[in-house]
Amino acid sequence: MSTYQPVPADRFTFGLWTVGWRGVNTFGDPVRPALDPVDAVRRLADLGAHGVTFHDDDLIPPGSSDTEREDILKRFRAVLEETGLAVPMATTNLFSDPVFRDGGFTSNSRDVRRYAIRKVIRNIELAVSLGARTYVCWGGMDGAETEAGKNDHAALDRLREAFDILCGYVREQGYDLRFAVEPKPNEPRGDVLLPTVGHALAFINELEHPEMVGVNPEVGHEQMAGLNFAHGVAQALWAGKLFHIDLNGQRGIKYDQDLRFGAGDVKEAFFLVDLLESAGYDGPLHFDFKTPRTEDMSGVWESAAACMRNYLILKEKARAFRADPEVVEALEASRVPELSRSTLGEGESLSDLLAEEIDLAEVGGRGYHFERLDQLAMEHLFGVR
Ligand code: GLT
Ligand code: MN
Ligand code: MN
Repeated sequence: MSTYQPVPADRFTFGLWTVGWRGVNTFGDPVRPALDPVDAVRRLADLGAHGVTFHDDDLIPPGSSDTEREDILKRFRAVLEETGLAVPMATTNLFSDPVFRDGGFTSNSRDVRRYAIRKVIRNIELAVSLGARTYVCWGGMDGAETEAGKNDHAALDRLREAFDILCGYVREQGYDLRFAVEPKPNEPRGDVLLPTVGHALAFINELEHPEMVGVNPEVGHEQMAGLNFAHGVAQALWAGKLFHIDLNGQRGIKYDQDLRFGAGDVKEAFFLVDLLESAGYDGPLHFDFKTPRTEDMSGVWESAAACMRNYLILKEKARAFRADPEVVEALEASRVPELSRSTLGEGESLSDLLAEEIDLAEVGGRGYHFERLDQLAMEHLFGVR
């Protein structure tokens, strides 16, 4: 049995804002001290992570002078060098500052939209210099509380314009960088634009350079809307658009819980890992979690380590599930492999299909035995097989 000890080859990454979350929420003040990014990097490296990610403002506090910025970057580059931690992704904070109260790329205020693009470009420069290959865009403030205040058609035009400008910039500079849109249905806005993976995929197809933009789905964001996360990820993979992923936990339709990975819907987490592993997804496995306010810093590190450990446990369970001869037989009995056969056979025409008859009484009486299959999966998950 594995010790479930993560190593950099597992590709686990963490946002500075996750372990650095001080527990402030709508009702409560911060409960934990500020975490120096340099300490975060050292600690994540000790735990076996591969990389660290950040928003511009996580690393360089807003209002820093140019010399302060240089000093911070010098220390940060030094600790990356010392620990070997990578920076595979970076993103922009287009939500905390009051100017973004009506959004970034889709604020009704044109000067805010222009500032948002400048803020992104400034951080793209830093991201590229640190070796990032993915740039996440989460437009949590790009939404509305009232339909009266937002012209959605215009908002989508402006969102497209922003991505076209940013892709144009990256192409012009010759950077090896792709964008990943992170959908979320609501919070902090009452309703957020591009609420689900499906909305984001459809939006991307309307861009000037759709090949440069994919999605960064987050477990809890789909589940907050009652959607099946594994299905959303499967469609992103099918479209060749799973550029990045935010792993965490969520229990049901409620506020964004950002629990540690595995601590929400365990069964869906199992099928998610099974999907990612069997599809050969080879991008970063990024944890976007927030340790509950009840915990002190030791709880934060406990929770970060558990995210990785839970992934490795589920990976082993998924592998055992797929290798179990009874499961292979049950999959056959459920006709799962048959779905991969094309509906028209090779060399067949539609007229062959039209000429065919079906025995409705017989086929209609066919059972699919999914209950048995699902129970086998659960018994692997429970650890009794
Ligand atoms: C914010 C949000 C996350 C996003 C981050 C990227 S910021 O913490 O809740 O889901 O991934 O901007
Ligand atoms: Mn996220
Ligand atoms: Mn979240």
